[in-house]
Amino acid sequence: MSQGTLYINKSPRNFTAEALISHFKLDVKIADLEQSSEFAPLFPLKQAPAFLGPKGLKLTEALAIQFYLANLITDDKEKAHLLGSDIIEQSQILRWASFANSDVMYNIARSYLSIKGLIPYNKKEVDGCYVKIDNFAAIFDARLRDYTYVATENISLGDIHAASSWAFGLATILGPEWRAKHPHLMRWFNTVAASPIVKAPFAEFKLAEKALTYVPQKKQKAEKPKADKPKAEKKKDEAKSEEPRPEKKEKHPLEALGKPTFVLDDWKRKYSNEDTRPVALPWFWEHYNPEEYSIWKVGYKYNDELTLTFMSNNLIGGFFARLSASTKYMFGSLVVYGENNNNGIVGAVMIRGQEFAPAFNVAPDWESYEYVKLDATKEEDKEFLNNMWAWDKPVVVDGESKEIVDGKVLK
Ligand SMILES: N[C@@H](CCC(=O)N[C@@H](CS)C(=O)NCC(=O)O)C(=O)O
Repeated sequence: MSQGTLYINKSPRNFTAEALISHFKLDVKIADLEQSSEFAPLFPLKQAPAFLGPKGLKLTEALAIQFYLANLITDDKEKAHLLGSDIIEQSQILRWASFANSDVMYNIARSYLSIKGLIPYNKKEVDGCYVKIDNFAAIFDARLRDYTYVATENISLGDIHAASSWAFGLATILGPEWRAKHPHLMRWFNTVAASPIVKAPFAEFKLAEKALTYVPQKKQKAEKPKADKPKAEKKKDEAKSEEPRPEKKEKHPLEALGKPTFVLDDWKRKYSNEDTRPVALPWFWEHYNPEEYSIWKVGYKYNDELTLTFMSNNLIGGFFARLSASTKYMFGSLVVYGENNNNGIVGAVMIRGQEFAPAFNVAPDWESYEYVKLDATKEEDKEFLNNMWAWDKPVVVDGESKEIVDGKVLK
């Protein structure tokens, strides 16, 4: 017998319920409330999510619905992880899920609606919301500096619903600068989003490339209203008013270092077209100028949280994509070594200038990696870089030799 129907709209707030249904194969139908004729008469507040269960059971409130759905899971161990196995765990899970669903969500939603002009914009109020959002993020950061998850030692509904609540803000009003200030929260967010339970609803989720900002509406001239514009044109106007104000494109700080004599594009071509060990690397060391470019060992800080090697490689891919504003000042490669559920990420990157931050800090997750400068006068540092760019020898980690199983080149 069907276990019920979940009515939702498209919003990350519903990721938790969607994840529970899809990952644990619950026999619950998911209905788009806007397409459903029975939704409005059943739920007069017309708010999402809503759930209709067996024997006329009607539930509203995201948390109540999630707790009900998690109880339908047949695997007792998974159920205990998600819901907690004693009253302390259960209370902590409810505490974090509720904190995210109320305080975090309310302030994110208020700011978003104001900035989009969907409710009247009041700068003081929106600034107040941002202060609260920062204070709440600090609570998450403080916990997540020392723990992998918010409520217990395992991923729980507290994590999943909190990550889904932050997701709404991270896709809209919380841009790269904000994210760079909350590395622990972001490390946790990325871990939860990549976990097998929520991977499916998060698949199309994208972090905001730039924080949404308020664009004041132009004052209307008090003139005779013109005849109504055709609908298509009106739509165009509406779309225009949502576009962010054109901003002066800021120069990348590394541009100030001037034009180097080492032509990075020549090297990138050499690396792509020639055999690495016998041809490209000797060319590199012949032309490399340590005054113009520095070289760095880059290692992921949370290797013990990595699971499948292909997911680790995707993590590198995402990191490189987020570095795109700096790629013309960089070259390098990060590799995945080890095996599923026991792997790590390390690599070597060359950067214009002597500092790593100006190149890396364009990526919101740059603080999830550690950076150690390499010295080209030291044979062992040169050999490390050669190995990281050639991928033809195992990596030595804590004295142990580990096979390279995957990797990506930043070019
Ligand atoms: N306290 C409720 C809030 C539900 C809620 O506000 N849902 C929003 C969508 S995120 C909604 O349906 N808004 C439409 C409306 O209020 O008309 C919960 O946590 O589930």
